[in-house]
Amino acid sequence: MKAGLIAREFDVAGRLVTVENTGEGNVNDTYLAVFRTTFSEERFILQRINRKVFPNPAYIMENMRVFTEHVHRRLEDEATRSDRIWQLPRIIPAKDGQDFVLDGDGEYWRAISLIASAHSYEQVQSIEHAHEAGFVLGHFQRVISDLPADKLHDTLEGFHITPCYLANLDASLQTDVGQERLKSSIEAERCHRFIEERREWCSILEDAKAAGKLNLRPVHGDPKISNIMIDDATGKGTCIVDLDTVKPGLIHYDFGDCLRSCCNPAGEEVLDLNRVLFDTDLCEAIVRGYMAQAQDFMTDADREYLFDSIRLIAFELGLRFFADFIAGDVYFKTRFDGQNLNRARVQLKLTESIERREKQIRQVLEHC
Ligand code: GN1
Ligand code: MG
Repeated sequence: MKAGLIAREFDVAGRLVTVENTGEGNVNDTYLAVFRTTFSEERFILQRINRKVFPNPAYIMENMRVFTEHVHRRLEDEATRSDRIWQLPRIIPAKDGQDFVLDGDGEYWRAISLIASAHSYEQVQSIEHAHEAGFVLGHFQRVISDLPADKLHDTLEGFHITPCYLANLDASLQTDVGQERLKSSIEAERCHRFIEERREWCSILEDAKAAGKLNLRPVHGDPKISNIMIDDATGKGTCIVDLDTVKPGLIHYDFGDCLRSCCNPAGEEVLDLNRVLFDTDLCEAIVRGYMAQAQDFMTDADREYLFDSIRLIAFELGLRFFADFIAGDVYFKTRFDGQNLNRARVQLKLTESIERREKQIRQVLEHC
């Protein structure tokens, strides 16, 4: 259904001016809606939740309520001691009072407030930016560290369980389409070999969880650089957005994802693979920012797995993009043929760079 019609279903003052697709995000469809009255303007994010990915969109909104209420309380408690004004996205209810609008095609739409005077970036801009990314993630994990994980639904089963992604790839490779796609290029076969060589290792975090060394806690799930909002006025982080995957998980998924995203200055979509590398100076800045907040909740066992989490989440995203290429591009949105294969090559090249710099990265982790 048309986004313009849906936008009018939400409880916003004034008349609709525009609704434009932002083109951002690999999963949901995201629009910016603008409403005006004679004296004011309200802009908000309108999103159609991808039901192929999220089987129960209502869970996402319930989690968002629980999460934002908890964090709001924590921010209020700490406001006078804080070095900045932290912001939070707010759910804009529909006119019927619900947290989403269900359209005639059975699609779920939700409206979320914009974060004031702030921007995010697809690639890290500077050492200071990297430090802020780490600080924002550490702050996020700290203020939800006292929210019991069982208060949150599992919005996406299997998310960040690396061996499950490998099993999906194995299944797709059994099909004719899968075999055809695998044999379509040398690059695809190379990615496959790279993944095979890491098959045994890739259950490292899940094994530690099963052994009781690492425990489930609330996590963000997707703290990539483009989800971290930087205040236009101060240059400081002010919020982390995209709360669809806030759910029980390992804090390592977040730590690894933040580092794999922020330490590759070339970004996820770069076509020139020579530009992909893991920058250890950026890594140090992020880890310093993160640890300034994480001291409060980080255990010795958590620390043991920090390096592996960086290597693993880069590898896992490469595996996920590759598995989707082999399956025929059914999960991540693509704009051109082979985009998921290119994305996979970027993340696997980054994994290789992380492996080559293991010693330096471990030193950074020890000293921060
Ligand atoms: C997806 O939809 P978006 O762009 O926020 C994906 C993340 C990946 C990310 C890579 C639910 O996030 O796990 O890290 O792409 N989200 C889901 O850019 O699969
Ligand atoms: Mg996301």
